[in-house]
Amino acid sequence: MITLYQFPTSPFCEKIRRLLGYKALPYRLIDVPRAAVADYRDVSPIGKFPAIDHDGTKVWDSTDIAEYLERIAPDPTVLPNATRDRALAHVIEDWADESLYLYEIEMRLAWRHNLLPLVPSFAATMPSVPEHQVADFVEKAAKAMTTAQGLGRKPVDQVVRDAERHLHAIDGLVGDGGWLVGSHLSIADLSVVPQLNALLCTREVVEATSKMPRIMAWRRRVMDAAPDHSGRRSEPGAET
Ligand SMILES: N[C@@H](CCC(=O)N[C@@H](CS)C(=O)NCC(=O)O)C(=O)O
Repeated sequence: MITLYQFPTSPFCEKIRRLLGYKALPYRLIDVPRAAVADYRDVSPIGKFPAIDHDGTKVWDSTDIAEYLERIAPDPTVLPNATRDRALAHVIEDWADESLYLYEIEMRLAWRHNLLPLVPSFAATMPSVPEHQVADFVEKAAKAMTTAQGLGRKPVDQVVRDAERHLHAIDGLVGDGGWLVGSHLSIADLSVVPQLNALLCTREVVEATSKMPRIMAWRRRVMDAAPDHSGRRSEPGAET
C-alpha cells in the first residue's frame, strides 16, 4: 500500500495525486501539519513534501516519486516513447517544478489580493498559527523565497508579463487537442497542470487564460485522464 504524505495546498502534492490517479494506484493520504515536519523526517529527511511510503520504501521529491512509481507501475506510462521526447518531458517537468513554481509562490502567495481568499485552506495546515496571523505568515515566507531568487524583486506588471509569456509557450506546445510532448499524456503535463492550477488562483492568470481556450481545454483533458481522488477541487479560484 502507498501512503502519500502531503501538504494539501502544494502543487507538487497534486502532481503526485494525479499521477497516482492516472496509474489507478490506490493510496492513503496523510496531511502533514506545517509545524510538525520534524516528526516526519523518516519519510522526508529534507522536510519537503510530497513523500511516499510504499510498504516501507520511502521516497521524497516529486520527480523521484514519479520515477519510482513508473518503475513499479509502468502501465500506463508517463514517459514519451521517443528518446528526444523523453528528454523534453524531463526538461519541461523541471521547468514547471523550478520556474513556474516561483510564479505561483509570488503571484498566489505573496500578492495579498490573491492570498486572502486562500487563508482558510492554509490555516487548516498550520493549526499552531492563529488564523488572523496566517496571511502575514504565508506572505512573508513566500516573499522571502521569491526575493532571494529574484522574481520577487520585479515590479508586478513585469511578473505578469513573464507569466503571460509562459502561458503562451504552453498554448503553443499543446495546440489543438495535443499534449505538451509526444502523442500521449506525460510527466510534463502532470507537472505543469498543478502549477497552472495554483496560478489560476490568481486574478491575473484567470484574466490572461480567459483568452486562451486551448490551454483550458488541455488542462481539462489532463485532469480528466489523471483524476485527483483526494476530493479537493482544482478549479480556477479554488484552493489547490
Ligand atoms: N522539488 C520538490 C519540491 C517540493 C516542495 O517544495 N514542497 C513544498 C510545498 S509546495 C515544501 O515542502 N515546502 C516546505 C519547505 O520548503 O520547508 C518536489 O518536487 O517534490
